[in-house]
Amino acid sequence: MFSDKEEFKRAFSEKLEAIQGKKMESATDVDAYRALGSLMREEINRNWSQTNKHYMDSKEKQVYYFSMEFLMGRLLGNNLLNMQLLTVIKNGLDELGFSLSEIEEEESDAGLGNGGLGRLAACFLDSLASLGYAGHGYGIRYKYGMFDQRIIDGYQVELPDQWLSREFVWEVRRPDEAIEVRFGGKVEMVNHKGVPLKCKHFDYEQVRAIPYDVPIVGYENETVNTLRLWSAESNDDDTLKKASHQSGSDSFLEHKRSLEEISEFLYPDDSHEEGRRLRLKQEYFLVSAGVQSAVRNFERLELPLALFPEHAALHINDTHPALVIPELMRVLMDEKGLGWEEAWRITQSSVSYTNHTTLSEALETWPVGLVRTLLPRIFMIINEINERFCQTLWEKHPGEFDRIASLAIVADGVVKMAHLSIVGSHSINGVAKLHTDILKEREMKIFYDTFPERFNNKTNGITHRRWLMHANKPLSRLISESIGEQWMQKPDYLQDLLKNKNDKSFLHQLGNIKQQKKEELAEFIRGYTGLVVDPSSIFDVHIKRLHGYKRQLLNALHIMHLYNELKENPNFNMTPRTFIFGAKAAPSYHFAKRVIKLIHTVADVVNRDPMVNDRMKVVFLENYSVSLAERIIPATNVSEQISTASKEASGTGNMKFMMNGAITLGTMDGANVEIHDLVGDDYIYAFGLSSDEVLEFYRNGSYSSRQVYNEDDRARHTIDQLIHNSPFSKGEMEFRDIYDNLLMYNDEYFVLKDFASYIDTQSQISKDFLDAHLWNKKSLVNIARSGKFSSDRTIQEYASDIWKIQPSGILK
Ligand code: GL9
Repeated sequence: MFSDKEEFKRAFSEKLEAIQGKKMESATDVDAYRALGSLMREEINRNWSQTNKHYMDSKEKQVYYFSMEFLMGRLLGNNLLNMQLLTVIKNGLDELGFSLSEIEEEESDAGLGNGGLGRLAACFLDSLASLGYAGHGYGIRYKYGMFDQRIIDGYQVELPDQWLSREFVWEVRRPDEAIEVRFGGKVEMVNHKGVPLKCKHFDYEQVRAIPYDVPIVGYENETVNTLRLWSAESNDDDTLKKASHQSGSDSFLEHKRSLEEISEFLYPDDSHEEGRRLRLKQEYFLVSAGVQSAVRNFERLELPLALFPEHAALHINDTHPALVIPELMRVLMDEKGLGWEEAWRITQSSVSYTNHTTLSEALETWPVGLVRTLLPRIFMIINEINERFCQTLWEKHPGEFDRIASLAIVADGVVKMAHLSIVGSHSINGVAKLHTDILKEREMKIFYDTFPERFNNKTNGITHRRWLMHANKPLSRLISESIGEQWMQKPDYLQDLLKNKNDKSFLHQLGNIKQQKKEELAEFIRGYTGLVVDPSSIFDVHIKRLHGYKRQLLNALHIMHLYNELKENPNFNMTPRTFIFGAKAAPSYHFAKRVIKLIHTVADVVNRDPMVNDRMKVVFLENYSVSLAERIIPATNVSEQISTASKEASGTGNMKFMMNGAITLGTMDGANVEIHDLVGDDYIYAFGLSSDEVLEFYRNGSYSSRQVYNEDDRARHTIDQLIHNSPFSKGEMEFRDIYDNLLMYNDEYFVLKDFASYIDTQSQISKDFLDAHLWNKKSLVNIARSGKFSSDRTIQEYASDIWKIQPSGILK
């Protein structure tokens, strides 16, 4: 594109004038962001149309990754990296008096996701394109993404995320590819001589799904895939016709609004389903637009429909898009005229499903009445799938009513989306070894017994391009100086770093880079919060959604405990620490919001007390996001991964930290187990109950938090401070719910049970950190062993085991 800096500078100033009407001297960072985005898009567009043409000509299989969430973050820096333009453009901008990092700040952080599940989808897109696979995302273009979190007086307040108020330079609106999606109405079977011939759907309401395509740029390979985000618009003619039948002067506008509301906002619940009508509308909107568009793409190949599964894979990211199954059946039967058997064969062989959680409150079910009225034809098809499925079960297990009832898709007045997903797909995977085992042995055991061949594990991964090469450039440079650049293409080569395990000078350099990143973060914290933190202290970081099972409370109680120790014994030997939190709570999750308040209360007490605040500080960074994570992770020493064992399906933050040389302080949960397997006992701080122990406690009900409270002085003393006269209690009531949760409701997440083991492990960390050589060695081993957690490895496994695709020929 630009062979040199001078060429770039020329093109940039022309572009600035052409689109912003400004000369260099008067251009702002926003102008520069727009001009740069526009220049890059021209280059991207060439490769994009080439890629699409190649996919058409070769007729190769396309993967469609259906997800209600894509937590993309910013794209500018990543696209520059992947397009190999970083150095030329950074230097060119410098000479023109701009700073690339400041221009990057002008881009809004696309937060169309809640957390791990949405960020995983974003990492997968990066890996698909970078490995040259034909894989695309289908999602919703929410007008408002994940809410903007403000903390007022220690309480979380949610504001709408106005991410589109700054221009999103990457998207392209494609009205030519619009799709009609139908809701409501009535269905009737048209019979011919008693044989059902066709299904007639009428009196429905029509919504227009308009795609906004975002290019997904592969790393140094000229592949550009597509993230297609659907936006709901009303078809004004149609809406007008409808409205004219109704009374009331503003019914046209009201109606229009009700249709466009579908893509208005992202539901901010993590691992919890609210069962709202609008949410079901969103799910079907994505699914119907996506399925119709995938079928249309296939038809452009002019091949018989029977070959659909050889040319398209539809993957569902959790059960949220599970209606892909009945929707594909509908299209194949009602629109393409196929019979049930053939449509079912095609559907099952095209669809695959990933389960992301075993938390029962997250399992989606929809009331039968809602599905029937909102999606009458889809409901009919789901019923038919259910009846046929129960029939085959009956033939296999005659008389086993209980078994059949527990496997049914429609039962107890609800449609069970996980059951639908399992029955209608050819592959079901968990996201870490432990999680998949729990699915097979417990949560989905009867399904596993019924379809063992469908179950498999795909341990999650993260893109090392964003999370190491982009987020931590000094570390990337050091790695390459030591082992060459091969690791960038094949992150398993990071293992070669192990040769430096006892190399004093290398470990020292590694330590220096961490120190540099900590200083940068300390500077950022000062600007963001006004707090001054000590960059030589241990940076102990807990960033993720606020949830009971993730146990931010355990961390907060430990800080309270340390504070008590310091107050009681001013000579208490403690390695200085900075505790850093970032977390959003679902707006309706009362307990989680109380924990946020508690963290702020603890922070207030600690940070204001001169007797302790030279040794500890507590920082809460509001509005945690992808771009914040990119600043925090490279600067972390201790990675808090302390979920109640068995609850965190995988975790992916744990992998990002490991790759950046932080040491995990974790329970044997999710992918922590695999981190442990890779690095060994000496390079991870493992503590707490095992998942078997937790599950056994749940089964036999023998856990008593009251007993721990009575026996463990440290725990009792700390917990009492929540409600009794103490620097932390804000009157009796502020933290009463937390207290009750721990004692009256028997501590569902085993916070008290793991308290002692957590404190002791933390105290070991304090000692070990003082030995810089030892600590840097731990850091090195973690980086060196982290290659497995590149999402490139994960995507290669999905590609070969589930989707049956190979890299496309467009790789350079
Ligand atoms: C999650 C799991 O809880 C995580 O353990 C897992 O790493 C990710 C990705 O597989 O999926 N499932 C889930 O519902 N969420 C996850 O993070 N929640 C959010 O995304 C908020």
